[in-house]
Amino acid sequence: MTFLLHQTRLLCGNRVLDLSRPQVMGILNITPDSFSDGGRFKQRDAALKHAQAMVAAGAALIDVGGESTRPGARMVAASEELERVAPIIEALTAELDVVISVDTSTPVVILEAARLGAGLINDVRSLRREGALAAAASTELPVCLMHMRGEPGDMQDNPQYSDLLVEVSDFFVDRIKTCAGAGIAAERVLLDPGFGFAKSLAHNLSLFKHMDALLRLGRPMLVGVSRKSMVGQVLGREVDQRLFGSLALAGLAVAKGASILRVHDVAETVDVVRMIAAVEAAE
Ligand code: 8Y4
Repeated sequence: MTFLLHQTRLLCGNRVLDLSRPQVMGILNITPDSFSDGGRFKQRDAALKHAQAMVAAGAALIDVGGESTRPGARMVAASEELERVAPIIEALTAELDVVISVDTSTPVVILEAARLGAGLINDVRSLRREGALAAAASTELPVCLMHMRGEPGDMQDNPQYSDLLVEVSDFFVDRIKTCAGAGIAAERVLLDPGFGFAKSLAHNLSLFKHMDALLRLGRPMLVGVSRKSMVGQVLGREVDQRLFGSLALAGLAVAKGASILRVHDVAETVDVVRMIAAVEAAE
């Protein structure tokens, strides 16, 4: 279980992320109804409190997103996404000593987030939106490239692959090449298999089982499975009852070489990671 092929330190703006051991990325939820119940300040305070709790629990990154990528979710205008996310990023970078990741595909949000001190660009569309490559390149920040086919709205309409692992790997090779051509060196890239994105349950399980093969591309891997439907489908659990299934996958992802776990339940996941590290450190 020792297969470090990639670098151990990732420069994320003014912060360094230690990738010699697995790190936990906490998912920060921003509620979309910003004008209800007291408005923006209250919302920003709630987000900051949630983020502070995740950092206290051991998160090394906080992922902030202003667009829902759930199947069938409505498209959000760039201006609306920016209005939601910018004040939160500004507050988090001022108050917290961890990497703030921005979950966005929108060029203006990429640029503004970087200006406000974000340290990582997490794009489920892998910088395929018009202008996103150039925007990300100009920030000099690392980018997480996630595998997905189509758009969140239609990605789950009967996804089919002849060889999923080969297609995901080929997708990464192509995106790494395109990024390099746009001025984003491979050393700035993280890879993510994109669990739940344009994949059936069988696809998700098989890709999870074989994801260690993707490490041969030489880049750190980010994995997001927390509370996702693959856990719900296997265990027959609603979204609020998926913690133990999610923790099983977190431990298994670490065993398969994942560097960053994107999760809702930070404290519990940090225990999983620490326990594995203790065994790995033994004689
Ligand atoms: C319950 C819990 C039901 C979570 C659905 C979900 C990923 C990601 C998302 C991922 C990276 C989600 C922004 C979907 N998933 N970014 N983002 N990797 N890099 N759904 O797997 O969490 S949003």
